[in-house]
Amino acid sequence: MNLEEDRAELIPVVTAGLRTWEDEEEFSRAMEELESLCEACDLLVAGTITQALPHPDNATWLGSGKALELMYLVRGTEAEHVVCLGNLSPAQMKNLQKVIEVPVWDRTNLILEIFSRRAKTREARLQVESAYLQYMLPRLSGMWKHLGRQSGGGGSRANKGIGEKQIELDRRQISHRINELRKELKQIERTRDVQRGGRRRDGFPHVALVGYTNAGKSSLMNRLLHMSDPASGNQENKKVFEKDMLFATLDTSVRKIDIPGRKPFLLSDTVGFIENIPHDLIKAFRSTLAEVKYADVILIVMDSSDPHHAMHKKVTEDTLRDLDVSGIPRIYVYNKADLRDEDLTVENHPGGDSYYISAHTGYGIDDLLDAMSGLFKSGSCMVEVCIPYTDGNMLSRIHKEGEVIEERFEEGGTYIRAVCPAPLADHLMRK
Ligand SMILES: Nc1nc2c(ncn2[C@@H]2O[C@H](COP(=O)(O)OP(=O)(O)OP(=O)(O)O)[C@@H](O)[C@H]2O)c(=O)[nH]1
Ligand SMILES: [Mg+2]
Repeated sequence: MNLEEDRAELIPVVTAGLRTWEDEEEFSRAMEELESLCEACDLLVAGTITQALPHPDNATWLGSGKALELMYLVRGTEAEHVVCLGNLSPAQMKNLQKVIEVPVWDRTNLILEIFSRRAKTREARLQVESAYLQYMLPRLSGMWKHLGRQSGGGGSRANKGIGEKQIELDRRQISHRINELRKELKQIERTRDVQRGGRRRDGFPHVALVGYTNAGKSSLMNRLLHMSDPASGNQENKKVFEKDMLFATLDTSVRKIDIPGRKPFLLSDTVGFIENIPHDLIKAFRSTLAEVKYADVILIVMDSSDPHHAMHKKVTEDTLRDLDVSGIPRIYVYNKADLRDEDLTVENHPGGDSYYISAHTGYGIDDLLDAMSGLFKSGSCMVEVCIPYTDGNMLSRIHKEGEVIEERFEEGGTYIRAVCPAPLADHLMRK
């Protein structure tokens, strides 16, 4: 690989960080992560500026003196953008842009840009577009303010300035597009539900890989595919993309893992999580993450060699809480054990067992598979059924033997989603 050539394609940027909180270590971690996000977006960090203030400056976010310093750094490094750690208001963005004379991106903007470059499937593309438009909506006024109010106030539509009219027009168009996208995504979700139903009827347990971005989820999937019986298909073709880069995976992939001597199961690889992920982005990816909601077992994968893995675990658990998957058994997987020198002592988790593994060397994988099989055998199997109102006995049996996650009264009967013991799950699935 020619590093010089590779670098030539990268766009130089300057990162700017505003520390308004006490914890300096946490701030450096967030700045380092911002640099990795830049790399994932083919941006080369040519300079960095930081400022400590009790509150962000209302006008220029960094304060006028620091903003000037930033302008000189931008000129000196020939940076094409400035990427800020934090979320700037439209006015702060506009004012800062005026001083430094290059576009300003905030962290959300950067993540959206990475997502839009990485999205491959139609669903992922639509999700990113929807998140981007939702990000744009409140920021429209910043874009049109230069047109100003060209006629007097009064509040009636006819009296509004060109800028305001344009904002309203854009806002309506964008809202319309967001609605269209929502409908289209719902349709895709329905198709996916049908596919999922088909997979459930195959009777394979379903395992979902979740975790902070770059933890090694895709690598673990590839390791398990590699261990799968070659007779069940060319496993090399089924490999998923793995890379030392944030947000390498954006689309959910489901693969059948069929390791000789073990019960076959389905495995989903999902989009990684990150701290302070924009709320609209999580919402946009909710349907992709639905794979997790229907899993029988969740593997929470962490990069145990990363000094911040405890924080990564917390972010993952918080995101899972939002997804409402508390009833599904989980296993904590401390990956990249090969990079650790010290003793590998397993931490205790109230929510599930934990294992050290290495997706690269295969260390600990057999133990992890045993633990997973244990959960399959104990039959913690998620089922979704509609029980006719006439079958009250079955409903009370599900309540007695299983753990009900969701219950809704529908026209044809009681829709119920529950974690059930294997015999009951089999019985329900045969119905
Ligand atoms: N040393 C070592 N590196 C690993 C191991 N597992 C994964 N990696 C590396 O970690 C990086 C990230 O791996 P991925 O599998 O792409 O991580 P991911 O969790 O899928 O990341 P996203 O898709 O971005 O969420 C890659 O460079 C892998 O080669 C491991 O067990 N040991
Ligand atoms: Mg991945």
